[in-house]
Amino acid sequence: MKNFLSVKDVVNTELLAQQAIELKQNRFAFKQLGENKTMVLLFLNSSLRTRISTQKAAQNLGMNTIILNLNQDSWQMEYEDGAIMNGSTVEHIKEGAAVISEYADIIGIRAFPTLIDKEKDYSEYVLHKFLENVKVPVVNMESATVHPLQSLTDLMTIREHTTKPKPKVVLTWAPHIKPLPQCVSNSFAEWMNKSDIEFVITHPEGYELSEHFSGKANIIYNQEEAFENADFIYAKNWSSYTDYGQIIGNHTDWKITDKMMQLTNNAKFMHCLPTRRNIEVADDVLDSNNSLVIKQAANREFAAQIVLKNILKTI
Ligand code: SN0
Repeated sequence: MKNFLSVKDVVNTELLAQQAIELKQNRFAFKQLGENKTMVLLFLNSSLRTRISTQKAAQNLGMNTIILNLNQDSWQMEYEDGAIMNGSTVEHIKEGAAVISEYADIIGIRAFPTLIDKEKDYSEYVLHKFLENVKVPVVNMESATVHPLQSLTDLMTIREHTTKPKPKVVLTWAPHIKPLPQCVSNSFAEWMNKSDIEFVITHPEGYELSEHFSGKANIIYNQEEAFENADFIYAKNWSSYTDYGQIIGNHTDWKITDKMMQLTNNAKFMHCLPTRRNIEVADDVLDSNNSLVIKQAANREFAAQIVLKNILKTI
């Protein structure tokens, strides 16, 4: 593995998830692999799980880690070629990224979408600007359109908790108070489509994901119908892709409640976190024994570690 940018960098999703599960038994077995190597984690946006779990994963492999909150703690970065930098940006990505890559053996980047400029976001503008200017492997820690470390974790968690070889997994839109990226849902969809899963997506009309990501998924607009016989319910809010970055209509009744969970096959509940309690998901669902959200978050460490392990083997 050279870079880990999306599911396209993965040959076999199920195999990678299995290898991540195996790592849990012996997370310190490969301490030599990352000795004297440094991972630099760049955050253009907030993070709790990604920040800690990726750092921990690198340290489990013997690596040193350095975190930089770009824009906040360092100079404002300019991305445009040919920019006349007489405004608020101080350092161009050409120097910024090149310099960081002198200090790093692997770089992790988090760069959320603008949710304003659809074309720019879906071209992965910022991520590609980094890729053009670094010389070392890059790990995507949530970009404008995808969050592959989360999706690998999700597949791992499903495999650990399923009682069937091919479970029914339902990705359901849930309400929120502000427009959120489509990343987690896009990514989850493309990973589920590439794995041995009966995959259903349910959302109000107007929240269709890009077909590039939803692919062959079965889209059901009636949430109750979609929940029938589900083995896993994966809740996530996302803003509209078609009416880009907008919240359309009032769909507070899409909140995941225990009453909704009763329609399923005693489904396990999943969410990438953070979640707005009692807006997206009711307390009784998050606090129930069927909720996997904490186990799911714990698995982030091993998803990151298997990715870093595979990259380290190539450098
Ligand atoms: C991010 C998202 O992509 O939806 C990160 C999820 C892993 N979530 C948020 O930005 C939540 C912000 C909020 O105000 O609830």
